[in-house]
Amino acid sequence: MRNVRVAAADLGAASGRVIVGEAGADSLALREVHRFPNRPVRAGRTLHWDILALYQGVLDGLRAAGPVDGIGIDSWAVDYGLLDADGALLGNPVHYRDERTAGAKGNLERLGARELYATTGLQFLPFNTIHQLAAEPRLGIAHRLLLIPDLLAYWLTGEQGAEVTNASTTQLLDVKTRRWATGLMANAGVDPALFPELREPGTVIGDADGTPVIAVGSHDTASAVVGVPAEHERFAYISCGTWSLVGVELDTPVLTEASREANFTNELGVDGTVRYLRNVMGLWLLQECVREWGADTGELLREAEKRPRAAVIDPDDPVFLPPGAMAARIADACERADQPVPEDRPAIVRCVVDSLADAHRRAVEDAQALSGKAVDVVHMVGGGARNTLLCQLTADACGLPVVAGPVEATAIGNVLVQARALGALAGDLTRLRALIRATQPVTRYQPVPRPRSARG
Ligand code: LRH
Repeated sequence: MRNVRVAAADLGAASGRVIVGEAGADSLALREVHRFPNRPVRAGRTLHWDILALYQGVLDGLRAAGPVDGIGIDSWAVDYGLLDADGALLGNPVHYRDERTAGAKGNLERLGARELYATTGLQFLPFNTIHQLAAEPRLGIAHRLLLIPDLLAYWLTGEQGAEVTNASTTQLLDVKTRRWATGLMANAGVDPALFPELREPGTVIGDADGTPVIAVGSHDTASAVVGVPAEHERFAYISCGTWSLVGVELDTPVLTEASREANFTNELGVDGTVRYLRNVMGLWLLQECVREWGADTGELLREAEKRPRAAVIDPDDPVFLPPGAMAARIADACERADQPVPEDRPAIVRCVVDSLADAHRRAVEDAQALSGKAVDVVHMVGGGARNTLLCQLTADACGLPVVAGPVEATAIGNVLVQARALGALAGDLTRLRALIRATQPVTRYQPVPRPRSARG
């Protein structure tokens, strides 16, 4: 088996990048060759993704990467572009934080929350594709719906399809069969013909000027979970960036009423796995404060570390979903929860980090209780793995060791699925993870018990 050199295009809510990965049976090295901002644009009343700027960023990155053996694309979930009969894009994709889904709860009730969960296994999030489509004015004139990574792959190759890990976040997929839920689509008033054929990670989509474009776990969280350097099965993961996706890896979905009530989701993973997790609001709360203040995140966190634990809030309160005025919303939430209102910026940051650590603990505990899978370690991957305060407080809250890193787990998952498809390495997820462990540094945090009175 020879080593391969592949390009991983990874689009996040705040930035995109192209990373070149060189991988073989016992080697893995990554290098970022291009990074570009992802700046959502509000035009009229609607918050859009600037999809052409993102595509240009991918093209620039691929040019900077030079010759590669494969290209894989992943991005955030749920959002899509609509195409007309000629395959032309009908308007800019709308951002999942746009307010058009304000009526999502009503749509959920109309469709039947229990039935929806029994079929799709997805937690209620107002921006799930199914709820966005209920507020989609262009549905009647659309011929095709492509999720963001599938749209970019279409532009690169001319081939349309729907990669299954990301398709599972639409809430229009049957989680047990891994096929489109066409009956549900009919109930939701969505034409099944809109949706292209599904494809599993590891299949070749087509070629971009002679280079194979390979389906990876195109939902960024699916690739991140591949990139978790777990040693054995008893692990929980936190893919920590704009969101914290907290859960366990399973073979089959958990579709119980208790699971639905706990708002746990069964997203599909690479190699037939299920990502059983909860969306915790994540570092979005901090990112929005930093954007508002024009401050330095590192300095704020160093100051926050010197502060005692004081106020904690529920970071998953939907009031935090839209952008803007985050510090004021956090202060309000403290007041409503009868918590001391933070008096300065470091106190607000401390409140965010303590609240996230507690939410991580709740999700790790619930994931175990609801799935019956016990864990003895928590892996923290993604940008949040750099946040030493959050890692330590998460270890303390969970009472479990936290293994932090790699920061680039998503790109690693993307690269490894491509490398395996190209025949440069073989084996299941355990084998891929052993390669990550052998090549990527991690940091370990041991839990320091908190007095009972201080537990959230
Ligand atoms: C993280 C993520 C998450 C989704 C959200 C829309 O980037 O893909 O898994 O729930 O974005």
